[in-house]
Amino acid sequence: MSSNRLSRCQFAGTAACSVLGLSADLARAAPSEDDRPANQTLFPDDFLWGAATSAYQVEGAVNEDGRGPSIWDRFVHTPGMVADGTNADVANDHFHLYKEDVQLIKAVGARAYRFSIAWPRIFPDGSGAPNPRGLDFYNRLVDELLANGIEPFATLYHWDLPQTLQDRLGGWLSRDTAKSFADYARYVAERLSDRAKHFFTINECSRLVHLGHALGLDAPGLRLPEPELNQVRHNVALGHGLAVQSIRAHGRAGTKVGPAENMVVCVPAIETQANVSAAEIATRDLNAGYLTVMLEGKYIDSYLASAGRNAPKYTEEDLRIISSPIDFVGLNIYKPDQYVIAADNERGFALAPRPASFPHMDSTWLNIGPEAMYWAPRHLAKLWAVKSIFVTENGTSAADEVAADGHVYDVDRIMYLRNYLTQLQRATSEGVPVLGYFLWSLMDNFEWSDGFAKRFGVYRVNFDTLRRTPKLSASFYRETINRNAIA
Ligand code: PNW
Repeated sequence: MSSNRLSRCQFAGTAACSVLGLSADLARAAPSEDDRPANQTLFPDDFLWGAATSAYQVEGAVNEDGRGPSIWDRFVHTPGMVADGTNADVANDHFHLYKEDVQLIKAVGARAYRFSIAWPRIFPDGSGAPNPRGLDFYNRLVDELLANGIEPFATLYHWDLPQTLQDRLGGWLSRDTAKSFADYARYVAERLSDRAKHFFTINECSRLVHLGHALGLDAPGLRLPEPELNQVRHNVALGHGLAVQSIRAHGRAGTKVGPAENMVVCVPAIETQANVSAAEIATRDLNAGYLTVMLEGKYIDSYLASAGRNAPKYTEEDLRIISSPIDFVGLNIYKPDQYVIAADNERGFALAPRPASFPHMDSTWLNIGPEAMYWAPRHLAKLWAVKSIFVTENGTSAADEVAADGHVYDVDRIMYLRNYLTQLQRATSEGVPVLGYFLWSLMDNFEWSDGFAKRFGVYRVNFDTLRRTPKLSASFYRETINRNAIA
């Protein structure tokens, strides 16, 4: 029996239990321990169940305690950039409601919380003078988590670059931004690593480069030409490496660090050995600017060949920094791309074009492919012998509705989670070293350029009253954690 099994009534009579009034109802409909199928397959005994958010998406309080502006503040206040015309000035007001939110995490039985730290709270100008009051918020949050038996996992950069670095240096186009990132990482490690033992450097290098600097759909809203784009990609990877070194040098003993990347997840269209090999080659090639260089310490030939004279400028020392040893790899896993073998193609793989009928969730980009959850970690273990993996994000948007009885029956989210977790269980049962899973997201929040129109939470947030209420998926997650097996 799993060590993290919690009794169903653990929170009876506590604030958390009143938050979970819904689940108290729903628990009655759930099977009791005795009804569980005897052969239900368990996750590993010490598997770490968690929930995730990010600073800009939940905190609000954008002008409090000395916080400086970030590129996302500027972006969302630029007319036309956010689909529903909203902004994140208040968002979930997590900055003030964090104690209540810690109880939400506790109420589902999660043992870990992945949050991000807002760089412009700590260095309002990006570099130079730190703002200790900015760090105090994270001191309070970390203390509250620990007091409730929840392990803090801190992400240093979830896209909210201090605006001054964009204005002064051109943001990630400059190596100096990567250096300032390392200084910020040091400041945080020195002050939080006595209590927070796990740090992620950069959330999704690939998305921040692509959507922020190629497509102009995320902050800072740029559409850079190829040579500059490749330089941004390199500088972001360099920032990751410098931050790894900073955390190693200045964190307390036992501090662990790694990236949280949304790798291109290449799955074999059908699971033949030939297609599996094609998917492996594709994985290494298509993640060349991020995970491949972090784990191999070089830009592979196919990457340099396709970049040609637009390749970034870099030194051998840069590559050593980028590939600084890490303690784990974090993977944000949402959707797969299907690959097949292509004998007439010298790269050895071909993307299977996705038919218009391919199903997706409420976000149109979120194609449904539970097997992504099996193949992504398996590729890491096979290609690069990665020994510790966390799923740092997985979850889905859904067109949630409040039913006449006041509940949100988000059965599509449950369907999605159940199928992805089944594939995760397939991976762990084969010995793929996935140590934990962070559900995205704890609660509905500001979904970037979709504003509040796309809801990813297992708790519903009413953005007028800021009231949080559990959806049916919160009960599903709680029951899954409780059993250490899919509910
Ligand atoms: C992630 N894709 O973004 C981010 O880390 C979160 O901040 C965000 O809220 C969440 O996923 C949901 O969107 C992604 O197209 C967005 O594969 C798109 C993709 C992946 C990740």
